Amino acid sequence: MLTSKDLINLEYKYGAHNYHPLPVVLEKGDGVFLWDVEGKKYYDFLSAYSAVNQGHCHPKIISSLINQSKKLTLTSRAFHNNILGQYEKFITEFFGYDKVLPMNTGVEGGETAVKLARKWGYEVKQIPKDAAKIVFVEGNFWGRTLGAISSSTDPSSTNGFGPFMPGYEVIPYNDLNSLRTALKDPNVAAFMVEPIQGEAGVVVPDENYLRKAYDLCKESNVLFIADEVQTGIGRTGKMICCEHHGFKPDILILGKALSGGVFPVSAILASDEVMLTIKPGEHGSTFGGNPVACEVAMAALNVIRDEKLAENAQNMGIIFREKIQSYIDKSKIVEKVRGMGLLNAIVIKDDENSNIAWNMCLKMAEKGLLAKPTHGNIIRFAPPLIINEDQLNICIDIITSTLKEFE
Ligand code: IF1
Repeated sequence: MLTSKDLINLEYKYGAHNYHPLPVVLEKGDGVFLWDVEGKKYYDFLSAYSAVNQGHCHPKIISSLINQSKKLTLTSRAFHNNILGQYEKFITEFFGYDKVLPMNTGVEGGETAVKLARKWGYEVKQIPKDAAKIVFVEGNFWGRTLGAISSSTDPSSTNGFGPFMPGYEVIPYNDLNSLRTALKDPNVAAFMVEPIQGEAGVVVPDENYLRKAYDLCKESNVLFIADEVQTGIGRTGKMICCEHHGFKPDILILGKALSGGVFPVSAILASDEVMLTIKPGEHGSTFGGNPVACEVAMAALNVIRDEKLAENAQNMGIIFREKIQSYIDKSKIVEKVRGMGLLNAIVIKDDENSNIAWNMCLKMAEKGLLAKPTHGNIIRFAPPLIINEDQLNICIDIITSTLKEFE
């Protein structure tokens, strides 16, 4: 029987070294729990970066995967299939849009949104050819393609990968004046933003930022693109995070938990005016809209709705932040807790290069809770949205007892 150590060594010897995982080798997942190859049980407080909002291996999602996989997995879009149209009707009605363009990964969602915005810019807004601009914000993260990293301000995403995509402008996050200035340019087609910046460390903007940004975009005939790959599907306490702010983005990008973490599924939702600027043969992908993805996504969305997981995220999130805050009030090393719903993080008072957060995560893993730092001194806490209050309190005890050891 291969041990964790054996398996880590295999990855090191035969796999690219493009990650630095915690030294935990997982073999089984069920709901909020994960087990490693030695049989140790953990609470999952990362949820595969918010891809398993419904909990690991949710039976309804797994059975949709199995049942469809036995019938038909892939036709390509060279032909129709009997599931795609039903899915498109389901998801456009679920989120209130005219049309959906089905893709696979979150970054393909972002790339598709950028292409749609440019196309709309030329065909509807009449921006001169090849002059369309997309505005992004500092600290954004929407994936690893050249199109995505071209908007990144994080050297670990950009170093050594230039040259970059033209037609991008990057402004400060949570800064309406810089957006006002950027939108003065008549060639701006869209503004793309995460309602909460996940990878940057669960950075929550001012209460009025997103709604005001949306209004500024509407005043300037600019599309508002919400990257809800991480914040969507119930994670922040609403079905999509923009719902907290009372508006519907012009282009909505979903991924990750759209499949409950069992299959790569992403979706780009928009109006006919935007979506129909892309004509047959101008965009797509081999697996986009495959029948397995469609069945899994419908099951995954039904689970969120039927089990009221957004509401649970809202309620559990309030408990989590209140209890962590009461710890912080007495702490010398924890600066703050921030987040919405069950997308939260703590910021450790710490200089960037010490690895106190990493060591805290190693200690929490020993105590049966898995979390991972981002940007050195920030620890994200994002359990599956099915977590109940008893489980949450057990996990809060693990977190605070670990923090105490580092005070
Ligand atoms: C990795 C980070 C999180 C995303 C948002 C689009 C995408 C992501 C808001 C692209 C993906 C993933 C990528 C994954 C780890 C994870 C991550 F740490 F890398 F940044 F969540 F914060 N928009 N985020 O968060 O979706 O193409 O990956 O399906 O690269 O290790 P994708």
